[in-house]
Amino acid sequence: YHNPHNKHGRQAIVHLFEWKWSDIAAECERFLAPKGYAGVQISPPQESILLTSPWRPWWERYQPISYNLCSRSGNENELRDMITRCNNVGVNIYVDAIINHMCGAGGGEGTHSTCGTYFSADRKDFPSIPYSSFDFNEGKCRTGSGDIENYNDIYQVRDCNLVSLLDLALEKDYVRGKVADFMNKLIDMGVAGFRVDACKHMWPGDLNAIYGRLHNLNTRWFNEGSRPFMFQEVIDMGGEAIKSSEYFHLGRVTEFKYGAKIGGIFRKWNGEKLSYTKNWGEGWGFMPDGNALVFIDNHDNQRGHGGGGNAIVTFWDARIYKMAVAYMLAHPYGVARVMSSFRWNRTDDWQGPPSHEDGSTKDVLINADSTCGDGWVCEHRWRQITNMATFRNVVNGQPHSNWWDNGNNQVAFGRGNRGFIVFNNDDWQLDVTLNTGMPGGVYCDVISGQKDGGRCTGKTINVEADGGAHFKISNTDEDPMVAIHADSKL
Ligand code: ARE
Ligand code: CA
Repeated sequence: YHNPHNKHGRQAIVHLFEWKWSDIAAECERFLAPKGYAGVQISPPQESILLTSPWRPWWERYQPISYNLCSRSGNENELRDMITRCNNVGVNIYVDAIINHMCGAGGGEGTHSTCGTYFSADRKDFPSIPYSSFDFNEGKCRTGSGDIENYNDIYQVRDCNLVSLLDLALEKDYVRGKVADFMNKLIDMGVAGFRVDACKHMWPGDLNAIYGRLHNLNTRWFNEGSRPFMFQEVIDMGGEAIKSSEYFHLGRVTEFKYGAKIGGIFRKWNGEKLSYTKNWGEGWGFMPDGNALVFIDNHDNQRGHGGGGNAIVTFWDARIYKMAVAYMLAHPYGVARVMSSFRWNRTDDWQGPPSHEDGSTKDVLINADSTCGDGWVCEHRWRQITNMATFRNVVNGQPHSNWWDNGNNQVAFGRGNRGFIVFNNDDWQLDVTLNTGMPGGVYCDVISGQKDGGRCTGKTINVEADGGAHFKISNTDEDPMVAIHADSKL
């Protein structure tokens, strides 16, 4: 469950938040495969509630109504077509699976769902699965409100409603069976694994039982006997009763400390310095490397939901964001996920994806310069980020090496003899000769440009026969960092 089943040495996952299946299929073929992204985390594909107040918030998709594969991103045929086309170019699909709960207790009753399936939140009746009131945890929850009131009581956290979302009784064989059927249908269609939502709120034993029922991956695209890749959402910043370590044996776990810490470092808050990251990773109290799924921001904490607080950097802070993402992609720790967002009005954290009047999601517009338009941010297409995803592929398997720092916010490190990166987050120039560990030659900096045929569209770096190279990075550069790798050699 810990192996993402990457193809062709590709390494980074991208979360194409709220993209339509048809756009993801096209993106796999025209961009992700050629640029070397390993996989895509997709938005929840099951039918969800349809909310109109506020108008079609992004979070409606986290309130299932049925397990019909019919969502704001498209129908089952479109989903199947996307999975097939992405697999055919070696890009894996990971599904965001909402299995802890159904819709909110106040969701009403009727057919206000993305495909018009009837439900009643009042009677806890979801006939198309079917789930009835016996399949929910109400009887077990001991809080007055029926909601989670105290995160230090593990029974509340697992058996009460998370923000009023009707909590499923996952200890029931029947419920486990329905959840496993839903996931198995997706596995048989060809997905490579799941981001499992709200795992803190599910007992590890229940998850273990459900995962045990899952099929092996489809042998049309994966090796015989491959288990689905599971990465579990558990927000553990320390200081709560439930620890992410309870989930390590089940798969990978989201490491929320990573983005919170790195945000503070690049913002230089509370005396944090980049030079302190020499032992980045487990040395910082993060979970074991083999368990970690890392990211700079996610769809929650980029808009103030979920964990991480104000330190989180996002595309709104583009300059330090690019540095933070580059740092993550250059560093060997964890399986890395890149966020790809849509713009929203920052006072309205609920706002859904770019949409037409009728609420249907807009196509992702691709501009002539390969950036996106119509409200889609496409961080994964920003040159600096795309090229660092390639860097991660090129240096894969190489150790963290040749560390240098100035005791402040200028640091550099390499990955064996395959890559080297230098950051200047100080308020003065960086001007230093460093041992890169790379073979001598002229390299193209993949931050300011890239290799284009035989020439470099950005800065060039001369590495001497002994591996030494001179770096000059102004603190006022558009991107105060330089990165070179084996494939950027001219
Ligand atoms: C919405 C409304 C609610 C309403 C509810 C039901 O905002 O007011 O009661 O609907 O009508 C997302 C949104 C929610 C939204 C929900 C359902 O973020 O706002 O509720 O969809 O539409 C905890 C969980 C963690 C969870 C975060 C958000 O532990 O699992 O809260 N993250 C996932 C997803 C979310 C999603 C859900 C779960 C639900 O990534 O996108 O919610 O499927 C500390 C604790 C954390 C806690 C955090 C925030 O840091 O350590 O455990 O995270 O606070 O409370
Ligand atoms: Ca629960």
